[in-house]
Amino acid sequence: MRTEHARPIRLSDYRPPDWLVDTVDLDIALHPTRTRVRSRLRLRPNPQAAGPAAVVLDGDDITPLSVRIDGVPMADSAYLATPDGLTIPQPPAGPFVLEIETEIDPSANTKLMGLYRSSGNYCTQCEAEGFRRITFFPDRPDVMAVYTTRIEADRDEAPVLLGNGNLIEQGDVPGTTRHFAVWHDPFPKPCYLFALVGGRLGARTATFTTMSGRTVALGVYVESGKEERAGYALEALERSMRWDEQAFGREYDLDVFNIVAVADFNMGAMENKGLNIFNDKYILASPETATDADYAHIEAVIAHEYFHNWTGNRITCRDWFQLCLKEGLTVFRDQEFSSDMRSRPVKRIADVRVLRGHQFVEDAGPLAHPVRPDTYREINNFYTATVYEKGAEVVRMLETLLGRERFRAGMDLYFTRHDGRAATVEEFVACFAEAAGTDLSQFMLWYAQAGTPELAVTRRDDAQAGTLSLEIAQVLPPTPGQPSKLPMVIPLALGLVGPDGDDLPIRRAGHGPVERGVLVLTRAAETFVLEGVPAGTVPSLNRGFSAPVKINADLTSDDLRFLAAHDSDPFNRWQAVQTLASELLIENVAVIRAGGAVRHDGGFVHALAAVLADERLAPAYVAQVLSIPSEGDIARDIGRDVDPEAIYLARQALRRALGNDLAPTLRILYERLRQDGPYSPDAASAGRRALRNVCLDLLAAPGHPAAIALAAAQYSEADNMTDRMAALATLALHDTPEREAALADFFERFRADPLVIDKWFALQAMIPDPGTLDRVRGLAAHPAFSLANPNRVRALIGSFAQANHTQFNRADGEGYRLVVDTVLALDGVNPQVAARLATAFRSWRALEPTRRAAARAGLERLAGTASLSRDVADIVERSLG
Ligand code: 0A1
Ligand code: ZN
Repeated sequence: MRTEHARPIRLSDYRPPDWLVDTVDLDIALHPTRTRVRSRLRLRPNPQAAGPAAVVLDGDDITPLSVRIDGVPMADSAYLATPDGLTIPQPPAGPFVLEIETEIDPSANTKLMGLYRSSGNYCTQCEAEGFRRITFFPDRPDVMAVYTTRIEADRDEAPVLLGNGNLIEQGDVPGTTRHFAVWHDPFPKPCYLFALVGGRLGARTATFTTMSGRTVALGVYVESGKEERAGYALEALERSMRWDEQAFGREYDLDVFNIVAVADFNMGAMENKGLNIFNDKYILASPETATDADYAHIEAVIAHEYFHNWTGNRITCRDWFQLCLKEGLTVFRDQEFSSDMRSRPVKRIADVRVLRGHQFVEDAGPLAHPVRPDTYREINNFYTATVYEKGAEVVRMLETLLGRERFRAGMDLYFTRHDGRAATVEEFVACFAEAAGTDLSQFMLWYAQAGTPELAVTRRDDAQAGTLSLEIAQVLPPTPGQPSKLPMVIPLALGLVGPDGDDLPIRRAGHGPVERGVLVLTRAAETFVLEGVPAGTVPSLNRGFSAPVKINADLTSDDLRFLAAHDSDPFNRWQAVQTLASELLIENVAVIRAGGAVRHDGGFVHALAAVLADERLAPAYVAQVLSIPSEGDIARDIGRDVDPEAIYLARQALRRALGNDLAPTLRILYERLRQDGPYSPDAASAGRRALRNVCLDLLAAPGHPAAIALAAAQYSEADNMTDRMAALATLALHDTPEREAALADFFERFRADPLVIDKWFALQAMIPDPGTLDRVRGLAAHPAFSLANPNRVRALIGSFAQANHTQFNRADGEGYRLVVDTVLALDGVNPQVAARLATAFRSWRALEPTRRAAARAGLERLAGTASLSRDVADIVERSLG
């Protein structure tokens, strides 16, 4: 492989395509190593383009066998084929038909982009630029065409043949062992939404009646024999389809909706029109093999891909810079769906944990980029937490600023105005500005400026006047390529918790009531004077996490404990406990580094005990309150000169203290929450298990043998994966014979099940012991491990790099060395997954000097490697830049 120093692609260079494609007819004859692809394109000059132009088609790792224009074979000299495309310098002046034949080898395709094989089945992945690995095409999302696909294969090898759209014909190829199917998709689409599947698959099926009474045939296809495990996914699909009708008025549009699960997949899933392709991980579930968290993820990902049918497919992106237009919006939609299916506050807390754990971290390091980047070298590296999760927050802020009804009116306008088109972020936001009759030009900065805004909030009480003034200053730190920033529009949902614990009305002096309790910040510094505020009132800031910002407020520990006990906003009640924990942990990290003894905070324990005792609170919510900030959270809050070992010790000390001080309550709850009846993945049952398992983990934190025995007993008696896995995770934190026995048992029980073995790999990679490095090295040589399967790599090496802070960041640099070695070994196999792994170094500058130097050396070893893929080179250069 050659090092590809591709030049950057810039948003400002966007030009409409010179040629449009009206229809694509594909004839694909599947063969393990010699798949023949015949493509027939109806091309016409784009009336919006500058004038006569060459036809330039993209290609990647393919060669043309024949090229014809209007049925006439072209001489080799009449076109130019290069490693990245095919150019026809002098095409006909008007519309014409271009036919190209190529041959590809799906078995050799280890990048898993284009057409490849997974467990012997054929499947495709075309987003972002995989279609060009199948045939030559203008591979850009603003070229939308109507596709008809004939798929042919050996009947034995691939009895099931699936494509986009509706099935219009099928049959045998006379005189052969082969058969075919023809699929037609009437909706114009970009080529990244093309898909086909061929293989031996079993299905769970159902029918869905849409809001206007049309019948849709649903199918979830999985490896034959695993159909039982596709039931939950199918139900989640039906719930998603109904919800999109009710919440957004969006009806499904084809006669068929198929989903296929494959074992080898670079990402989570893909929204191909009428034929979603999924990573097995987000389809297959049974009580014995999947945890409650797995079920929740399946429901969310099924919804996400389904919702793309409108936000992504019917309305797609003009170019890849607009990726958040489909991703941020669709994440927002799937979050709303899950909130409606489960508990809204618990879902919000979980989403904010993910946002802070990934996106805030990205924003604080060298890979920071705006929600809509303006330049990229490898688009695959921009499927990030910023585009997805922060992109969703930006949509949520629109709703918060405009209110539900005006937001919905904006969405409706977007759907009618842009249906069937490739749109931009400007066009999306314009729909809301128009529907709500408001100016959103300052709001656009959320798409353009990277970094997490920081709000400094100072309060001044005037007891005599009965006012509370909030002085709020916003700062957006510099990020790569953006040294200085402009103030943003920030919707700050506010509560005023009066001295008796009840909410007070929010009135601004001279302005009257604050609409929906949302202060709208627009300037670098401003003061809000609130009236009718008695002494002893505590402000509850950024309720529901109304804006993705960091808040530094002058709240005392007493104020935070007051909010932890009384805030009517469940998010901020949880937040108050987190802030208390975080302040204590940060203080103790400093104490530990200075060689002192950690401070025990009885007040904090008391605040938790009060939440535990509040029987009105849902168990799932209490479980979130009891889960103190992670090592990653603490590192992020500290921000510089980070010592992961000290963080670990401070956190352990707090966990032990909680386990000791709260033992009687935890023990009672553990018993009371015992499951009665058979396992069910519903949210309420899952919440009870979540709380029970947090209790177990805290009880075991001090390492008392009785608690370890309790975990060991739960491990062996469990009738479901949630409880078994939770017990195993608790045992994994204690270097005891029980741990090794349970790990060995787990492997033997589930050795035939790759998704479960991934849990086994991941759990061991996350053990915070010095012995883990050798353990991971050993597991990388285990027969069940393979660099060819992304799930395996993510489970073992990804978990080590992303979730084992002390061992990845070993002071001797050996953790970095292991990850760099893996990135290099993987790069020749699957550069996209290798690049993703390399992002584990994104926070290297925030480390203390010894580790910082070792991490830099690791990155430099990568940078100094000849023949790096463009994917990895891009991440490494930006990380060092
Ligand atoms: N659009 C998909 C994510 C996705 C992106 C790239 C891929 O290439 C391997 C695959 C999937 C989604 O948002 O679910
Ligand atoms: Zn998506």
